Amino acid sequence: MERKNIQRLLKEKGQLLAIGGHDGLSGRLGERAGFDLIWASGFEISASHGLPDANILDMSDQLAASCQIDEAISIPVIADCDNGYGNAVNAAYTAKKFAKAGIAGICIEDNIFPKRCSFYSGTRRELVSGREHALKVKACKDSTDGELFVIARTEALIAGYSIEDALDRAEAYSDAGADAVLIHSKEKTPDQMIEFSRRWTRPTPLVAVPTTYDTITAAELGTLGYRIVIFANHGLRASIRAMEQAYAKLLPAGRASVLRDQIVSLKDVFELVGVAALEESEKKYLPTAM
Ligand code: SPV
Ligand code: MG
Repeated sequence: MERKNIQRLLKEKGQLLAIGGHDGLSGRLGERAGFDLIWASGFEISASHGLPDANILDMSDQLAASCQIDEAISIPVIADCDNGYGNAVNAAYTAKKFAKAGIAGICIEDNIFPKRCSFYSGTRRELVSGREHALKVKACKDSTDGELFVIARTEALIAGYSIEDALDRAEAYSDAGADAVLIHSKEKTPDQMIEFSRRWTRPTPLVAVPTTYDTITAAELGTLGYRIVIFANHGLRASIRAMEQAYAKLLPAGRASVLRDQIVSLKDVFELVGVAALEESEKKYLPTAM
């Protein structure tokens, strides 16, 4: 089967919108809603295990979840591979594994190993040097014959570095062969993102994750040069709210009918998971009683 091609899609559509996913079902809902890509989010996949996003799950966990998503959908997956799970050698092996599994793209960030989610407070964030991360990016590209779409992500602004530092890093990652550069920010306004994009002169596409600066639209980010926009965790957060509200109603009522108006029907679930195809297969391949 032909690898799903992000580069081509980007050329065709100009800008791609990604939604975070953590399993086959969340991926399928993202595809059905009309997103172009599924972001196999480390944050979501960790949360779906009841765990924080801090390299507690390992590369194999991320690969399994990414493959589960990929198998459930026909649009491309970008797997969030954190820091590549170690140094450049680890990152190259990671890239190779994801490429061999048919995943369209990965993202690696310049956090040290083990990483902590960009939004956690606490100790000062340490990054690997720009040179080290650029070599990691190169190792990922080299180990996959350029087949895998590699997003290089800088946490420079998250760590409190200047825009100049972020630009220096992003330029080094672009020069090392990154297919796109993700610049992450945890500000409440998009000012940093706007300034960064105004000063970005490379042709390498930019990627934004508008989680904290959440009022800017994807179209506005597009005009700034952000050609991939990732809504990284909104499906998970919507489902947590929906489940909390349903359970808070169900338990005191003790009667499932109180939820009738706020849950999908069983038929909807059957449709979503392909029960019709199952029945077709049963008819075709299971022996009937004589
Ligand atoms: C993720 O979804 O795991 C990400 C994006 O890396 S964020 O959590 O916004 O850093
Ligand atoms: Mg992540």
